[in-house]
Amino acid sequence: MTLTQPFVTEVDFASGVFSPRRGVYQRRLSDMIGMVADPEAAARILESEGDRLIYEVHTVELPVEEGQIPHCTTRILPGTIGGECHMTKGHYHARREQGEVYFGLSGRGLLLLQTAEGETSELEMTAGSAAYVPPYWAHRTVNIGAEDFVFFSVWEARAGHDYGTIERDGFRKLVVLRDGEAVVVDNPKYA
Ligand code: PAN
Ligand code: ZN
Repeated sequence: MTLTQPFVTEVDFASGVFSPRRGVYQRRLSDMIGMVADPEAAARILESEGDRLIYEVHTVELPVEEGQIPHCTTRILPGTIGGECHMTKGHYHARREQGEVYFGLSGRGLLLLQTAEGETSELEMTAGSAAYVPPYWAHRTVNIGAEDFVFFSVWEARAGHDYGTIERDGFRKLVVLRDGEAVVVDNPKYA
């Protein structure tokens, strides 16, 4: 065990940016090809407009050990890919028994959840929403507004991230824009 020093981070609610800046990573269209419902639409956008930013994560860097509590912000830009609203990759925790808390900072989002047994849930989030991701639920967030959707997440360091299961099987539900409204539909390709 290392003794971590206490610290505070200032969070900009509109952008999710951390001051001081700690870890940052970005997910672009090219990173999402394996996750979107229509990879051909993604390839066409890549060709015509380049590798657009889909989301960005500002995070603290902590040792992966029992008791550490990582936290981060996620900013998902508005937009669609083949009609599907911009979203995160989504994952199960590698240790399925670990839950998580999300807190909405700005914009409008949907938190999609599902279990391996086939249950699904969709929770709307806006600024001030505290959403609970219980153990055993895969989770993905979707921007359903015209502005950035920004939220704060807190989890246990050893939870880990399993992206492969979602990349292989997809999510049971998709969020698509129809007449300017985000609607949740069944994923016809769900494995
Ligand atoms: C979140 C997510 C973050 C990015 O902090 O990691 O929103 O989404 P993906 O990890 O699915 O790309 C979280 O759920 N951490 O466990
Ligand atoms: Zn998570």
